[in-house]
Amino acid sequence: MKRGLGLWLTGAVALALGMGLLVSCKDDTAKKDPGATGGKKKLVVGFSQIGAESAWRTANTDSIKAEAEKRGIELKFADAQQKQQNQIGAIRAFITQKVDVIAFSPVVETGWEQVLKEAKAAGIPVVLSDRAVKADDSLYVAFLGADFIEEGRRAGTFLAKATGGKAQIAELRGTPGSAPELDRAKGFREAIEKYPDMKIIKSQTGNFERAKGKEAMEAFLKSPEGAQITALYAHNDDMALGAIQAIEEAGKKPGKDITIVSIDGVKAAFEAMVDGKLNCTVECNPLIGAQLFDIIEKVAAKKPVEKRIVVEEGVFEQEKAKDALPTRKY
Ligand code: GYE
Repeated sequence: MKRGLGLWLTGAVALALGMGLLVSCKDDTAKKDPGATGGKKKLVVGFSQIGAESAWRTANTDSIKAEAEKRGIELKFADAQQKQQNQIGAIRAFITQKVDVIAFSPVVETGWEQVLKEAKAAGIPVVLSDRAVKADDSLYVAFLGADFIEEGRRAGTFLAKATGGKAQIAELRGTPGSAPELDRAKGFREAIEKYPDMKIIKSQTGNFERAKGKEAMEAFLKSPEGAQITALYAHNDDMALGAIQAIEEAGKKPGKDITIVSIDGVKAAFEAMVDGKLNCTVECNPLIGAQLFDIIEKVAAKKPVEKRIVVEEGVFEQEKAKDALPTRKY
């Protein structure tokens, strides 16, 4: 009888302790993380976006925001208005807020070491989205983005084919010092190198913006070499679309008098191809939200990820534009 009571008491104490533990567990969760759902901590991610300079960028932002929402991730989104200082400020704010993971699209390649070291010292992993940096690669866990050199090569290969290897080329470059500007310039030059009659006779930045692309093209056309231009290579569609306007205003036929190739593959570029004004767009896919958060969730769970993840892309020539247009998602 005595022994039975003892056992019962021990059981009751264990049960009470267990319940107490359970209750206190629950309390802890509620106190530490008001956003917790079903005992699972909500992931908090800080994302610093470059700005809204192009249709590509807007589609990229939409994709990231939609994916975070779909996964129930708390996204702290900051728009840097194309200024590196603003991005550094945003990253510092994310560190202060102790987010779980930081992701960002670096506007330029250099000048990130210091702030990345600060994130590392705070124990917050950083994922690069879309653009690369020139920094010690232990300062970030992964880089998800396109192969910009290959995109430049594809544009050059197309232009060589379309012009029979003979062209006086004007180039509209992206944001100075950005990975896509440097790499797209490089890949393009690699591809046309073997054609002695393909020459870049004009090159200027249009900062990836339509209005600036138009301005730069106007200046090209008014310059002493303006009349010689037979081809245009724009580092993105928006600048090509601006340039198309400038070419028309100068009384020339874009897509005919001047063969045009650009990069991104946004809807407006397909429309311009259907109208015969643009000859080719090399795809650069901005819809990387799902891939980005796959990486982020793994990183947060301390699972291994690949350091470099390349986005898959294609090339679209004018003849294919009409059929492809209805299926374009950005
Ligand atoms: O091509 C351009 C945008 O970084 C790949 O940035 C991106 C580039 C894209 O503004 O349109």
